Amino acid sequence: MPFAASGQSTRSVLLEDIRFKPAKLTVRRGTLVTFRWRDAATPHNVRSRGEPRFRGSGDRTRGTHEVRFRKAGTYRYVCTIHPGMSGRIVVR
Ligand SMILES: [Cu+2]
Repeated sequence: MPFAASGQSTRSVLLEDIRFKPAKLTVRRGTLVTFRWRDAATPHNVRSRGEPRFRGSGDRTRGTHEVRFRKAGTYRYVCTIHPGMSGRIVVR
């Protein structure tokens, strides 16, 4: 996915094969991150853990969840349904 040289950009995290892909994503402030459900038969969620926090999602098997990250920091999150399914977004 291209990374814009200027202005706001958009990135994706897939929920696929009971993992977040990529598990670590580094973005600039202002980036819109779209979580995309890809495991049709397996529900997942996105839940913020620790600080700083972001708005999470409910349990679902399809669709998307968008979060715009405006402040720098390391945002950790999990899927509470699947132990070990975790990720982080580093905002610079
Ligand atoms: Cu899950």
